[in-house]
Amino acid sequence: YKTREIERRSLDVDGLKRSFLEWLVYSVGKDARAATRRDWFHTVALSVRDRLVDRWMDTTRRYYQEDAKRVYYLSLEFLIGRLLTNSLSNLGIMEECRQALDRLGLSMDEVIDAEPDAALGNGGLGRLAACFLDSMATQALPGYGYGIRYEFGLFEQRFEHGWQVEYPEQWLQFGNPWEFPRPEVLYPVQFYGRVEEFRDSVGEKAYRWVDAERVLAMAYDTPVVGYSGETINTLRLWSARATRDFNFGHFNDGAYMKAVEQKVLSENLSRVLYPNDATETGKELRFKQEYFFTSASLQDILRRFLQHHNNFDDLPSKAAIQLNDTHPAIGIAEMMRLLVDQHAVRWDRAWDITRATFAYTNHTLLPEALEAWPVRMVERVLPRHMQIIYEINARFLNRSKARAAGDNARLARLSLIDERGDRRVRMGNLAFLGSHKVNGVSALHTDLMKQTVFADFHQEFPDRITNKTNGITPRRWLKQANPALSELITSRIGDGWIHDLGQLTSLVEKADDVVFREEFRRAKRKNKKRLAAYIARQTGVEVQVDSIFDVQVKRMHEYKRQLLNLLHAVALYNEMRDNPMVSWVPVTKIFAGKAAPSYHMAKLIIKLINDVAKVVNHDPAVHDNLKIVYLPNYNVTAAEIIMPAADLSEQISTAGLEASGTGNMKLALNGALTIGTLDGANVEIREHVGSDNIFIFGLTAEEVADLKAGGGFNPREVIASNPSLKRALDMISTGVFSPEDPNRYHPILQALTDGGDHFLVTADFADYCRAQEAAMELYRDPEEWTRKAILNTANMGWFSSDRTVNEYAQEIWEVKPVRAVDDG
Ligand code: 26W
Repeated sequence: YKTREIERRSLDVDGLKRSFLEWLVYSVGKDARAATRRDWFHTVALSVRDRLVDRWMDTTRRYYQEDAKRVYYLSLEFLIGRLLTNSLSNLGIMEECRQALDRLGLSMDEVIDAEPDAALGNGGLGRLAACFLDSMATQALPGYGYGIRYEFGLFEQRFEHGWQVEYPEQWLQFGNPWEFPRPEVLYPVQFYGRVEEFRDSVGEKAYRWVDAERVLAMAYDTPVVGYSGETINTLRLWSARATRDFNFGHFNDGAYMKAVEQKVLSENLSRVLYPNDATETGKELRFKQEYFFTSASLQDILRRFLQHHNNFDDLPSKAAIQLNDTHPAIGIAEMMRLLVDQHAVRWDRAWDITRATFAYTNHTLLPEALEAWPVRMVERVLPRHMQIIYEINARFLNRSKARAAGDNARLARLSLIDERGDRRVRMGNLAFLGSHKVNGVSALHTDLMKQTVFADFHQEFPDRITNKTNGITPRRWLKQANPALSELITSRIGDGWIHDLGQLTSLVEKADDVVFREEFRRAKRKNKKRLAAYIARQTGVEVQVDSIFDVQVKRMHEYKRQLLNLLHAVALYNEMRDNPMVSWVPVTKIFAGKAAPSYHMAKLIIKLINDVAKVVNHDPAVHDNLKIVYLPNYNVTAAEIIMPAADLSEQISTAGLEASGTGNMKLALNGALTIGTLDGANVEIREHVGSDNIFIFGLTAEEVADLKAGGGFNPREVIASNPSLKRALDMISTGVFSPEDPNRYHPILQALTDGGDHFLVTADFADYCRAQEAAMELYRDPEEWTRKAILNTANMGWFSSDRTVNEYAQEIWEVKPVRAVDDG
């Protein structure tokens, strides 16, 4: 027993090796000769997991003993990615593990590669939640993530004849070594039924929700390892379980199969992540998922609180609940229900407690992404919540300034119910009203929130909206993803930057150091070679390592304007063919990103990129000076290979539409120069890296707004006056890239012309090409390019999610670090 205990804790090479052999045999049940790479991955993950448990329990105990204020980050998405490298790196045992595997004749890289991605998110919002978990743990903040343990993560994207095809992502197929099932942590969650009114013990009106259907939420916990491993927090994900009624009880023949069917149906709640990024489809199952995980999380939070307290007055000083977008906003009504109906707290008191506890982050201004659930559905699925929402609304509207001023139009805009057409519950308004702080995710986005979606609310509550510019974790996005650059940085300024990214500013002076520049270039080249090999493996296309790696990786969406990038590629292709004697700077355009399965325009643009790529990549006339690749199945693991290898970072959304962006930060931190519009966090990136070290182009958000308000934009005129744009569009519309189906791209051309070019692709085309030329020109001067790249890395420290999370901790959550007591 003693030896076993040592084996589970030791961090040296021998101890690790012994644990691997033990786990392989006794838990995975394999002989070393028969073990597959996956077996080895499970073996190593389980051995590493052993080394987390003590510190995990210490952390939990510490929070409990101090009755510390906790942060609960409620998010329908956590885009975690792989955890093996992350755990090893944060525990500081990467090299020990590599050597232990080496002694067993195994390649660490192959073991790492056997881990599937935890892709429980769509894009930016989900990845932000994952970065925040890392930063909270690193800074010893008592932070819990709450979400859904989807059986199927974001779909796997493949290309068939250049078209996106979706396959299920079965990440749990072979088990998940990182999670701990907690079958005893189980909460009932109800749906449907009706509300009964009755008189309580003091004769007041009260309500009870009856005849409802029940589902159980079962917890699965994953440890979240902070840097250095001192603090290990918890990500608690809920899985739907049928109630026991389905398992026991008697059935006659017909009822038995019906009951089993019901069991399957109720467990569908945690089956699959909705793949929509920014379009609300109004599906009942999605709404039920939102309530399912929110209700379970709130029940868990109140249970934990009540271990130390016997009334709710101190809830706001012990718990901060952050709503990651409106997806968990039904939690406002659920908290009111739990306090008023279940715990007999008076309404006004309950409302004060709720508002002091909740805060809400908005991630998008796109109208089609703002959640608004039909009243008819809400009252059917959650009848008591609908009543509570009406009550909140009535009390608010009665007291609002708009009522006092008799301004009915304003009152209608402030209402929680959109009365136009079919009546809907505006979840953004509910989240705003039920929170003490509401934040945007970049300075520009927060300003626009005040001017647009929440203008009326901002007037009503001028202190509520605050900005928290997004950030990214330097552990995953620099230390782990880019060992070459990380080692170079550490060799010059030490390793303090890993937890204090602002220290990178010490590299500013190194931008003028030719030796450092040479080494910086060498690191980039190494990363580009790695990406080139990956591209060859994934697409069969051979790319030149010395070309500009021009990267646009993000969800496919019209507002992100991958089409603008592609039109530039076509224009460049034409110029190269027209001028074969010019010594062109070779360019590799790299695209990656998924389209929502029902977003036909986005899928058509993917097909267009693949069609253009096929023509360009095989045209000997361009002498390999231009290559276009679309990497399939973009996910966190692919991003870890792409980000460190980029030279040019495409951040080209229509100004005013990208809330922040976080890929922009990953790329700049890894020494890519940005070509971008003044949108989202690009504005702040320019302020930090300096306007000489970024390529800005295009209309500003204000100019976009004026242009739309003035109605004075005619895309046909713009196209007619720009020969290179006209030629590119003509080629697409005449089937040069789709001879087998010349009309294939008419919907795209339609959108750019008669459709009014909603995203201003044509309006920004000329200035974009100018900025691209400037970038190509600069690339001819490797010293100057590298100098600017270094200044990007050196000045990106502010974009660490450690900084972001600290701002939330101080200004919204009012939580403090709870550090381990020093044994010494
Ligand atoms: C209801 C459908 C739906 C699904 C997801 C609507 C909206 C979303 C998210 C808000 C989409 C998203 O991920 N937004 C991104 O959030 C990032 C983190 O704040 C920002 O950096 C991106 O700019 C923003 O698009």
